[in-house]
Amino acid sequence: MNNLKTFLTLLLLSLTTALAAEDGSRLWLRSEMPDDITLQIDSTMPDDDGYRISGHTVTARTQMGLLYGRYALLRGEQGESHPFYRLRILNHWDNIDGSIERGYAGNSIFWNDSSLFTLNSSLLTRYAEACASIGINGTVLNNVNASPKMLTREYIRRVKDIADILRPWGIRVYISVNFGSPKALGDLKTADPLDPKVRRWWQKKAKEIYKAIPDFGGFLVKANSEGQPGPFDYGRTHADGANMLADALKPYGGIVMWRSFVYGAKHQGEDRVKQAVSEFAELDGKFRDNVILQSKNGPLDFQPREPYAPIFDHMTKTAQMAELQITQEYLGQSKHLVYLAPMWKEFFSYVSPERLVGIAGVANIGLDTNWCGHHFSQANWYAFGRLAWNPMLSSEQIAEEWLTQTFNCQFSIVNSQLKSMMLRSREACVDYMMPLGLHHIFKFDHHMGPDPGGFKADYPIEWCPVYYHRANADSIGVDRSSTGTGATLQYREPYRSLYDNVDTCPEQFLLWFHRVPWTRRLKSGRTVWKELQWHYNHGVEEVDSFAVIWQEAKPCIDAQRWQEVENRLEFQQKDARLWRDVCLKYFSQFALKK
Ligand code: GCW
Repeated sequence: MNNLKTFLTLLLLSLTTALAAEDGSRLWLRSEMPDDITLQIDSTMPDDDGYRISGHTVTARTQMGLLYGRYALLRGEQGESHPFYRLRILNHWDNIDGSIERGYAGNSIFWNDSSLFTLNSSLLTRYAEACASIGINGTVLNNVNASPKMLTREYIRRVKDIADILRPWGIRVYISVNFGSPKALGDLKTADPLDPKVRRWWQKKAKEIYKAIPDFGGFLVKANSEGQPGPFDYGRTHADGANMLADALKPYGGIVMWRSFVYGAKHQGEDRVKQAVSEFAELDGKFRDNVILQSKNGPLDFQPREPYAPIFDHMTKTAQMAELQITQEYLGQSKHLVYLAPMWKEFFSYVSPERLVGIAGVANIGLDTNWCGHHFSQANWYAFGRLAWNPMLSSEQIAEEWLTQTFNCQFSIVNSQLKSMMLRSREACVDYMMPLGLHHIFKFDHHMGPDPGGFKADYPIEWCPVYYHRANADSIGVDRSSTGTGATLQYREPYRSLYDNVDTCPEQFLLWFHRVPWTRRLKSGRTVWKELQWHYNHGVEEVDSFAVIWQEAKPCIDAQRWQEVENRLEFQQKDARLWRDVCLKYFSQFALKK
């Protein structure tokens, strides 16, 4: 009984927090809770946190199911719903000094470089409520480029304090760990995963963590990637490294999420988009059952468009998670309105949701009043949670839910216009940045803005834009076919054959998989050069149309949020033109040589 009493207090609490939020920081959370809602537990329901709603009655097997059902009721849901994935986890690339790698919404809500830093528990409670309202049940609290300090007593205590705030909302905490920690912290002279002293160090560390946080989720690991330490440093494999950590966590039910984002290691010089398969395929089946291989949706790096990552076809005896990027590192950061659900649905059209045991989303959340920098970037946090709960939901339904809960305007022509803007925004971004399969032609380091001619001799070639389009007087694009780098051979049928043949390769991937003359005729009848110009101009026109839609929406949006979005749309219109003009000018020096 007291369980239910706690729970009902919780509901009232969530009501007050939502009410307390001023407009600028209010997320999609609404407070009009029906006063005749009934909550009931039914232990005969399936053993998960699903719910059944009939009228204003929410039935569930667990307390969390009742909480999830309450928010579903507020969204207007009826009927039964169960979580598709048991792991629905945000990855915060937050550093312990309070900065956020690829964060564009202010500093971290978890960390701060002041030794006197105290947690803002009401802020973290609202974060937890927002996550719970869309079914997110886990969060990794720190950057995958992890500081070894994360495993010191002081930081384990901070993790415990955060875990205590998030726990009532069904959110389990995880941390990213630096594989070299035993050595970096000065406890040992090595971090070799086969060294008994190192194994004992991690077992002792796991015991210390679980003493403080009995329901701790586990570790996320970036190893032997972009300078991070890992098992290769000791001549060991990814499996040796992951399994050592998995053994340490196993007694407590913890998991290891091991990232396949590894390039420039053992397969230096190979086409970068092939290296995850080259690194991991031979290890399939060699990982412990509490190791999950976490891979980005595409084989390169969160581009506006990529083909799906073929590693999902190769690891048939290893549990896998997809890593989606909610923060818009390569999609205009928090300055461009880009709704990402269509990108993630595109991924699921190639990698069926059943292939995975969970999904992770690189968070876009910070201390900015509106949490995500751009009001419409909140829709991407929302969409991640909803797709993690049910990957069969459509981008349109999710956009409609978010708009209705976020803006008070009636679901009128304006809302359908706003929905249309959201649904077209990702394709528009592809068009004005990198159409026809172009990729990674960004400015160095910050990745904001175009630099198609980018080359730095002292940088790895895989960081240089010219490596990704190879434009010259004759042609443009990368030959990744079986007669080129062979990347197409990593795909399962029918995609292997489809992509390998330049005549059947979908034009949206043309310059990703093939090197073609500027004069090649495409389906539209236009040449490659003319087609590029068409897409770049179309992307600019689309953003201009978004600005018109937002003007028309003004009467039904509160002034503060309307103006903040208006300012960003004005920037996005200019930035889309910059992308178009810089890229077409650069490529014209080759295309017009004819
Ligand atoms: O795209 C790259 C980013 C890095 C990031 C890395 C990764 C956390 O530029 O900032 O590091 O991917 O995914 O590990």
